[in-house]
Amino acid sequence: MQPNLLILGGTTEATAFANAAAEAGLHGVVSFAGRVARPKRQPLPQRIGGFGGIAGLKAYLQAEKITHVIDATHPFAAQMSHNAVLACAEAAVPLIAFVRAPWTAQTGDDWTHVRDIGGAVAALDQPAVRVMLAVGRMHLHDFAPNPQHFYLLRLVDPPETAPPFPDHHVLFSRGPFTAADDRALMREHRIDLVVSKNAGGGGAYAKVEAARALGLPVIMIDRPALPPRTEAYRVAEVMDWIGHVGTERGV
Ligand code: 3Y8
Ligand code: NAP
Repeated sequence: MQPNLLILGGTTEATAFANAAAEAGLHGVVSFAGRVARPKRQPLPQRIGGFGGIAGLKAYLQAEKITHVIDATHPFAAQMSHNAVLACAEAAVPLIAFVRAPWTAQTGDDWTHVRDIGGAVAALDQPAVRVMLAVGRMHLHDFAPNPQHFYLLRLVDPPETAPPFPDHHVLFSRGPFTAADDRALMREHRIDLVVSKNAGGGGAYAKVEAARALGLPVIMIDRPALPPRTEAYRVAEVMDWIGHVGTERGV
């Protein structure tokens, strides 16, 4: 049976895999949550919006006769990844996560690891400094308890409500970013400290490289725990898996 893929997208890796799948003539769909106004164009058909929890995703898999699920979502999209593991098990549809390794501190890096967004907020409980807060729009309001700082905010779309900080500057810019641009940005805004999710991959790494070059400290937010699942780090691995799993199931 011809594979029919569901690619859970929203990352550079998802786009790369979708391009490879399209070139290989595979059928499938790329799925977005609908978090931003205009998600990047994909070389395969795309769908936008939640599935309706685990049950909704299971029903989607069955209705669309999905043969393989590739979870290429961001490492912080923990709810989606959790739902994918459970829905694929219930629907007996093979699942692989196309992941990227977390960043590790290099020589010259000055990182403070925190467990989650709350840990980053607690780490900002200090006298006023100038912070580059590049963790997106969804968690801005978590940082309200520390209005003493200046915040440089980088968002994809305008926030629904004004950021909860009297002193801030908003940039609208979607990555991938470059270290040179981020260095210039941090100098221009006289940034003292950077807050970053440990996203991994190349698209968000620019600010970490720029902080190292400028000798700035980084509050690095570690990833949420994810359930065990088959994982791949390269497009070719995912392609092999699709071939192998298909044969194994005699499809
Ligand atoms: C909607 C779909 C591609 C994918 C590109 C990657 C790289 C650029 C860097 C900074 C960090 C941040 C944010 C970021 C990056 C890539 C990748 C990545 C970080 C798009 C996209 C969607 C989203 C959702 C958005 C979140 C936000 C997070 C901005 C597309 C552009 C901060 C994560 O306004 C909102 O509600 C935005 C929400 C989830 C995190 C947050 O909490 O706000 N991504 N980002 C996906 C969907 O609807 O399903 O248009 O491409 C994708 C990309 N964002 O194909 O090139 O692969 O990581 N995305 C973080 O890492 O901290 C920016 O500014 O330095
Ligand atoms: P999340 O918290 O793990 O998911 C919350 C709910 O959003 C899910 O239960 C699901 O709704 C829906 N959803 C999430 N990803 C989806 C997808 N690809 N297709 C369809 N529905 C999806 O997810 P998130 O952190 O908000 O991330 C949302 C999207 O942004 C993902 O595509 C992710 O790859 C991308 N992204 C996120 C980050 C980040 O920092 N979180 C960074 C870059 C890109 P239902 O339960 O109704 O199915």
